Amino acid sequence: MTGDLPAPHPAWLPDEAFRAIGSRRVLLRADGLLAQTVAHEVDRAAEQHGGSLHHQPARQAAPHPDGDDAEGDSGATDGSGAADEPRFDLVLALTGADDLPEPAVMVLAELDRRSGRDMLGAEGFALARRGGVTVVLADGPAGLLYGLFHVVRLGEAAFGATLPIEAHHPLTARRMLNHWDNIDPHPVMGQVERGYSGGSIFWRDGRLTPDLDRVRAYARLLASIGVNAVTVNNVNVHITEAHLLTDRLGDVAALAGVLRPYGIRTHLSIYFNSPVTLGGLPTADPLDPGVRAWWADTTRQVYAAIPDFGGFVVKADSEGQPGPFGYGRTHADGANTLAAALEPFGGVVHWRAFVYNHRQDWRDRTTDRARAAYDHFAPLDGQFAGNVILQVKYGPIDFQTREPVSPVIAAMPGTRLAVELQVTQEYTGQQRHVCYLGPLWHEVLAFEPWGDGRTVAAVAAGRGADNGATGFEGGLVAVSNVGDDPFWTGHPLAQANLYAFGRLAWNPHLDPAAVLDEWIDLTFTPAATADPGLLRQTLHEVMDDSWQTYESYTAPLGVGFMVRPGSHYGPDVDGYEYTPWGTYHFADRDGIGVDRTRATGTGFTGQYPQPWAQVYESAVSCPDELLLFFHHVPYTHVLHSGKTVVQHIYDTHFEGADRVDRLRSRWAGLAGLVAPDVDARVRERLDEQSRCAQEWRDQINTYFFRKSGIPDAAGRRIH
Ligand code: GCV
Repeated sequence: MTGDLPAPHPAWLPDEAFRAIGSRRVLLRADGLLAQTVAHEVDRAAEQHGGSLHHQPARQAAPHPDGDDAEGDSGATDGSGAADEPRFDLVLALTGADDLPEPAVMVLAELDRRSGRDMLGAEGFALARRGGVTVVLADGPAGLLYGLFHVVRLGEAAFGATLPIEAHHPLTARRMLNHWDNIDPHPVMGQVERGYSGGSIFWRDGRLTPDLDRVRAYARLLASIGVNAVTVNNVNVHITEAHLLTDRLGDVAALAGVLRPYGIRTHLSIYFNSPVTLGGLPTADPLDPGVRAWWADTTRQVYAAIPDFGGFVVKADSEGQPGPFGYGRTHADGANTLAAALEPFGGVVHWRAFVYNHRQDWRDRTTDRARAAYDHFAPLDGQFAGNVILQVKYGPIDFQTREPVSPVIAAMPGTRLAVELQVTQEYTGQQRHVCYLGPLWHEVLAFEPWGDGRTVAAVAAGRGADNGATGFEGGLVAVSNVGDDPFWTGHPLAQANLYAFGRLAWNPHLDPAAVLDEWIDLTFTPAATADPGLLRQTLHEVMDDSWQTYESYTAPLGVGFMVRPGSHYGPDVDGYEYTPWGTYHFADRDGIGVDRTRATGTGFTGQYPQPWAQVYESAVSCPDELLLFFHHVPYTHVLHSGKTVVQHIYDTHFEGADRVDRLRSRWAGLAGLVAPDVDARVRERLDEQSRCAQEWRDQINTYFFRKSGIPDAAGRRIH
């Protein structure tokens, strides 16, 4: 099927980004579906830039490209010095291939000497340049696919002087995107729940999209950043989408067929009560033998249609979705029933820990939403089957601009854990505001829950156990920000968030500023702009600190929310204060914040191990940026910065809104240096960001001035 919308923006894979590879002579020694994808990429690049591809099976003597040396010869040699030997600039080969050219043999030997080969795994690759030939070796074709895109990122640098041997492999085996896409647009949430980039790329007019080219282009983007799993429907599963599991399985199989050549496994969000709604059973009790048999049988049929199906994602007993509580069962009972159905086929259950009471009485100050996930799940540690992965949002509440890391991440050493991030900017400006989230995720992934060197990233990778043992491999998951928008992500600069998620999921140690540089180099190739230096500098100025800028003009000091209920966009300080959602700030005339201490509050600080249980318990040691998450303090409380809370609020809100205006002017200085469509879209979004930041500034400052009666020390205008 072909698409009927204009081709989308190439994002970080414009043809120009393939110039270095496309102008070289490439030997590929590998077979299978993913090898075909590599071949297709190289071919496409060669067509554009004048190079060539020699694709041979792994188990066959390498070819002599007779006559090829005459055209497109870059002067490279394989290092053997023999005139009749094959000559290539780039060799991409499986380590098991026979008759490899000499440079590849050298690299393989070097790799073996350093025992680097053991580290490659199914998705890793080794890269080196020997004898004027760049060599990428991998044990499996997925490694070659990722190696190819690594060479794309390096560009000409991959073909310069000798490259020391490097072994690359993902730190986290599961790198997944969840799409909150509905087939039928929801009357309130629309087609993509919390989506800010148009409609779904998978579903249109109640059916599978006819534009599978766009899905293919998306899969290609994801493969280039290492994402290897995708769910194609919302975790809030409505009746139409529930049928994807059974009579609409063909649609899922069609999508899986498009994603598969890019190394991406397809997963489905399922409806816990499916045995009743789809199967006609009287119950969905997970311990009922008929229910277990229904799941086993249904899952068998899924695998008959999609042999490499990844598994299920489940939101249960959460925000109206049914779950095991409805049958007096635990979440381990629920997850394990699904796990048993998937186990014979190697599938996994991503069971979400986002379970809390969304019908709370705001008058009740003992119930604390932040406590909920830990209270529900920590007691179940060790009870989940081996193919259950508990998917935990990075913070205890809900993807706020600033939250502490969820204590669940440190509480379940006997359970596989995946950490869930949100690329879609639900609470971070909805892709109308620039908010580069790389620094936020980097901070979360580098957080040490026990203060002893073990990080959140290590837990997700399965190396969180005391002894550093593996075996509880979980993963990193994020809610996608992509839709059928021509720029994919609404705000063109929000493409960087998708890029950064993949790169940090592959390697959480990467510096987010360096990741941004990669994205800039690929997206805005030097050939596409008259002043690459100014463009790069401006993009850094606009994006590097954009998360902190956003934080500075929105909810202060970690207190969260203060957004308009429902849409979650723009300010409404008391919008959630008297609702059942459990998201309160408790501001009165004297002070603000949530007392979550053990001494006088909800006791949430006690869910953390030391040192954090103590650090957060005391308002003296609690970091400023989280003060109001953990403590209720007077407006005159003095922060570590030396400012009072209320003065901090005034200062950050005035400065934040000013900063947005400065960024807007900086972007305007790029006139003519970026493509007109990108420029126009970014300008329009910056205008809105400026308007909205002023609204935040004025509402927040006015609110706290009126509550506290304390004037701004700098005498600025407050309404
Ligand atoms: C898919 C938040 C969002 C909901 C979302 C939910 C979740 O509450 O506002 O739209 O539902 O998180 O993560 O399940």
